[in-house]
Amino acid sequence: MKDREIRVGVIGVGKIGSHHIRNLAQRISNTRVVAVMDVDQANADAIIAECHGSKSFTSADTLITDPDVDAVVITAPDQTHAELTLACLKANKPVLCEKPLATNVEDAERVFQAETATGHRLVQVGFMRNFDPPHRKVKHAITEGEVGQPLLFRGTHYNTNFGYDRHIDEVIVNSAIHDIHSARWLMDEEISSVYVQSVASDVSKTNTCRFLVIHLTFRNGSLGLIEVNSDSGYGYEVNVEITGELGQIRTTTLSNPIVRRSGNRRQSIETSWLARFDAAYLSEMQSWSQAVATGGFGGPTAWDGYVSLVVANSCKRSFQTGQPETVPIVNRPEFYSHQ
Ligand code: ISE
Repeated sequence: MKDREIRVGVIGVGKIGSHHIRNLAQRISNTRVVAVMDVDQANADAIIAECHGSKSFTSADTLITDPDVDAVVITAPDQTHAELTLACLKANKPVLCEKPLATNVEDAERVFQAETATGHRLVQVGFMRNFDPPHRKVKHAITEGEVGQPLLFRGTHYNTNFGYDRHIDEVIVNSAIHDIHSARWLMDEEISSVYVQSVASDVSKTNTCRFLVIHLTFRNGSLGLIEVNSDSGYGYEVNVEITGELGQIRTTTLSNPIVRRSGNRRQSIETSWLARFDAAYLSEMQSWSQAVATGGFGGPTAWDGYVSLVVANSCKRSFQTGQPETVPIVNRPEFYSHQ
């Protein structure tokens, strides 16, 4: 049976927005990009030229309520995510919101409560590592008991240069949020305390962050360590490693071949997250469009988006106090119990 066609509207046409639009328009069979909105209309106009029959919008609300739009993808700047997702919920439309779900705990709470009030799942959060084949193999191995009870999560997240000194809050809420989510997902356990250490980009700018380390304790007593480098100096690389009672499992993610020549052995490393996570973004979008078509839902929830921000908030506090900080206990509502 042919899948129902899903007419998608995309809000925000930056790097990731364009990538999602191209996946939806060219690589996924049951989706059509019918509407695109960006504050810079020239951006929207440029990309709709690649999507047959798509309209350019200047207002996000008009796009969300347009009767020709079945579902929405939000890839606008982080600080707009919560309000836009709330608008989708009000219009009763399925939405894939890029991470983070919000930039603070209160807004994320409003989103998951609004979704709960609708009585059905409408929100998926763009924690695409759940769809990354190497991460999935690690998850599968853990679930199969291959390394026994997990004792330690280790996540390394090395970025290429952003071109500016990043504020600590941005490094935590925009980058480390992925690793916080991966830690919860792979360990299948909630984080109970965090301790942050960091190196500033410039000693005179104390709120900047070049390198971040987050020490984690989980509710069951296991441990974790997250490293986020804002500028690796060599490329983009993300890996996870789990040490369990019986052994250890680690992703191997470099996809380029190993070349031996002139007394050297080399392997090039991806330089952007779009290349490194290409398969993950595609699979995420396929899974989402399938879920929208069938009315089912999988993937990271608004609850995951909220809890990751609760942890991120404790990380921000730990940065300020220089001390380990307890993560408040939040209990998963029944609504999110079947993930
Ligand atoms: C960016 O927004 C992403 O989502 C990337 O996956 C992440 O690696 C990067 O640090 C973020 O800034």
